Formats: sequence, C-alpha cells, structure tokens
Amino acid sequence: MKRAGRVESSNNTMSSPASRFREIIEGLEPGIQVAILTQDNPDPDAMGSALGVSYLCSRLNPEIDEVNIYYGGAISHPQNKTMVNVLGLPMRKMKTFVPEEHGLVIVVDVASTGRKNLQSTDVKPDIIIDHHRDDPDGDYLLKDIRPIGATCTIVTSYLREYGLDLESNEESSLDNISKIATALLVGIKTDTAELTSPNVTPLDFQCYEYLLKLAERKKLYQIINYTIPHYLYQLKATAYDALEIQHAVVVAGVGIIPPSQRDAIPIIADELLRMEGIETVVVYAIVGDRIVSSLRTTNDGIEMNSFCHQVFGEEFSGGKMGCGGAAVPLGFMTPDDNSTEKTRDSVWEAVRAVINHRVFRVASNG
Ligand SMILES: [Mn+2]
Repeated sequence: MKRAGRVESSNNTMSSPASRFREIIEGLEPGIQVAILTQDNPDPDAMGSALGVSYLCSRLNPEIDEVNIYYGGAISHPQNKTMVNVLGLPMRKMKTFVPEEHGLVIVVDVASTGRKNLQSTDVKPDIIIDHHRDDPDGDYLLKDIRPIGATCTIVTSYLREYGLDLESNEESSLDNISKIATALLVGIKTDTAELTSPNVTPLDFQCYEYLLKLAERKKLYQIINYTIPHYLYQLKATAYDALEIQHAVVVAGVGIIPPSQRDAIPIIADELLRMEGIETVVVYAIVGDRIVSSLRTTNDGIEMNSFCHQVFGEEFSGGKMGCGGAAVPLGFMTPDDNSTEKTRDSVWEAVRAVINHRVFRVASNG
C-alpha cells in the first residue's frame, strides 16, 4: 500500500489552497491510486467536482496510476442519471471502494465521512474540497471549505490558476475537455439555481462564464431538458390527488415508493411551491424503512430548521434557508415484501394521518 508519504501533513498557511493542492498531487509517489469520494446520492455539483478533481490529478501528476470516483446511496434523480449517461461519468459504487488500495483520499462537496451526508464510509480523507457550512476538526493535508455557490466553482478556479486552461490543453482530447467543462457547468447551474441563490459569489459568475464557452451545447441541452420517467408523472398524480391545503400550507403524501424513485419527493415539493397562494410545502413518502420528506417555504416567518424539528423530530430532520428534509426510521412498523396489501395500506394511512395533522398544527402555532 502506498500512502501520500512524501507530502508533509502541515497546513502551509502561506500558500493558496490551489497551490497547496498542486503541491500535494505533484508530490505523490509514482504508481499511487487516488480515490475521490462524493456525498451519498450525489448531485451534479458532487459529480462535476469529482470529475474535475480527477482531471486535475491526472494532469498534474501523470505518474498517478488510477483516479477512481466513488459514491454511496443511489443516483436516482432523473437529471443526475441523464448527466451520468450523457457524459459517461465514471462513477463507482462505494461498496467496491478498498481504502487500502488508495494512497490518497479526496472528499468533494461534502466535508466529513461517516456523518449525515457521507454515511457510506468512515475513511478519513486527506483532502476536503467543499462549500457547505460543516467544518470538521482534524489534521488534513488540505481543507478548502469556502462559503461559495458551488464546489465546481472551487475546482474550476484551481484549473484556471494552474493555467491548465481547458482551451489550450493539447494532451486531452477536445471531447474530454468539453465533457469536463459541461459537468462543472451543470454543477454550478444546479447548485446556485442558475446563479440566483444567496450564496453566489463573483467567482461563481466568472467560472460559469468561462465554462459556458467550453461546454458542449448539445449535451448541456440534453441534461437540462432531461427525459422525465413515467413513474414521476404517476407519483405527481398521486401527490396532487392526495394533497391537503390549509391557508398557505400544502401537504402531500406520495405513498410507499421504492428507493429508486426517492427523488420524486423533492421534485414534487419544488413544483408545489410554485402553486398560486402557497408558501409552505411538505411532501413525503415511505421509502424503504424510512419516512422521507422534503420541505420548502417562502414564508420568512418560518425558520425551516425548527419547523422540521417540530414536525419530524430533531434527530431525523433539518433545514436552512427555506429548504428542509427528513428521514424518520419506521423501525418495527416497516412494511416488508411479505406484508399484505391491507397491512401496507394501514401503515401508510397511519403515517399520513400523523404527518398531515402535525404539519398543520406546527404551521398554525408558528
Ligand atoms: Mn454542492
């Protein structure tokens, strides 16, 4: 096993994160394998930054044997699936990740392993590149966590700082370059809601503009206008059929759905939030052994984190800036494959009654 032996584990505060990253990668022993880990259920920003970092590693140090990207959970959002297919992203399942085979572990778009957003492994990373608030203690070769629109922006800024401009790169094929630019661009687009979210910085704008010139328009179009699977229309129909509205609050239960359809929940929540007269949305379903929910609000009087806690419990939910989520274990009450239709219906009815009641009670007390 080769570890990142030649690199001193010190935080060189004199150099920029980009130059520190370069120093680490260039200092790796020949033949080393690098692992890039993304959050569980990775989104475009996670996948785009992973691809970008993988490109940087191979460009900065051609002696690296392999760079592999791993993810836990599932890629189930239809847009994310489309991105993987259209760009041919080399995403590997976390269960195939053998830590001992990798001399360097880089975590992107999530700050800590073994915790909320990256539960699928607890391997300690050497490098963290992220833009979330979570800032783990500990000794890392590099920790670049900034309040910025997207992790893809940080990665793009490294690329530009090195002068590894995609435009003038003769070693990679044009196809590869446009693929990386497209992936990074989609990451910035989706994580910043087209540069409209409050955490957007001038650097996000600069990188967006830079990538837009290089991205492949046709692939970009395919990803933005992704094909919507039939089940999503069915689940939307179920949700609209079941929705209950009180004042400006809408609650919709989608029923018992398979994990591969889990992303329907936030998609429906975003759509319902646009309904005339609606300020707050709670959409939920039973997914596997959990009640999974997405919450949204445009009402400034509702503090999302505490709203989530009051409805779903502190341990199982959280939120910020108008967006929240919950995953409450059903435990013993989980319907399994042997459960009869009647049992499943009864469990769902109980869940539905409890949640709808609770949401309206919390909303009216708020
Ligand atoms: Mn992100």
